[in-house]
Amino acid sequence: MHVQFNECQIELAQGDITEQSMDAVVNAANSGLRGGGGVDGAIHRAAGPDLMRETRRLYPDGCETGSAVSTAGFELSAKYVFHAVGPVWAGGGEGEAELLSGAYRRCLELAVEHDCTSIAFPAISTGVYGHPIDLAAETSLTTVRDFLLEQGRPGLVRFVLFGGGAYGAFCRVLETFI
Ligand code: AR6
Repeated sequence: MHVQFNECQIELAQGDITEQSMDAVVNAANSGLRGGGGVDGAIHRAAGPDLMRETRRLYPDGCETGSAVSTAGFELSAKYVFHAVGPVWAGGGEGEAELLSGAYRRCLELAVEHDCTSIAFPAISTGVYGHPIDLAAETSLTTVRDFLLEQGRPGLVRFVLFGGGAYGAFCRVLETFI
C-alpha cells in the first residue's frame, strides 16, 4: 500500500531490502558498525567486502544509537547505504521511541544531503533489538510522515518488511494517516 503526502509517497512492501533499486538503502546496524545478522548480515553479504572496509575506514569509532552514517553501496544497486543504529528495547522507559525516531530522521537528512530521491528502510530495531512491532510501526511512520510534510523530500520512502506480521503492523498504522 502507499500514501501520498504533498509531493512525497510512503510505500509499504514485503521482501528483501538488498534487492531494492533505490538511491539509498538503510542498514539496521549496531553502534560498533561491525556487522552482524539480520538486515546487517544480508546487506554486507550483498554489497561485498568493500562495504566493511569503507565503514571501518570512515567510522572507526562507530555511530551513536539514535543516529546514522553513510557509505557507498558497492555491489548493491543502491548508490548509498545509510547505517542506522536503533535502540535495544528495554521495556520502553529508556527513551527507545526517541532514539528510534532519531535514527530514522538522520537517515532522511542524509538522503536530502546526498540528493537521494528514493530511500528504502527496514523495520529498524524490530529483530534482534526486540522493539515491539506495533510501537515501532507507529514511531517509524510518524517520524517519516512528519519529515516529508516539513521538508517535501525525498520523493519516495519505501519500507521493506520481512514477513506478513511486520507488513500488517505497518499497514494498520499507515491507514490511520489517510
Ligand atoms: N530485508 C528486510 N528486512 C529484513 C531482512 C532483509 N533482508 N532481514 C531481516 N529483516 P534486525 P535490529 C527484518 O535484527 O533489530 C544485527 O545483528 C527483521 O525481520 O536485522 O535493528 C545488527 O548487527 C526485522 O523485522 O535489526 C545489530 O547488532 C527487521 O528487519 C542488530 O542486529 C530488523 O531486524 C540490530 O537489530
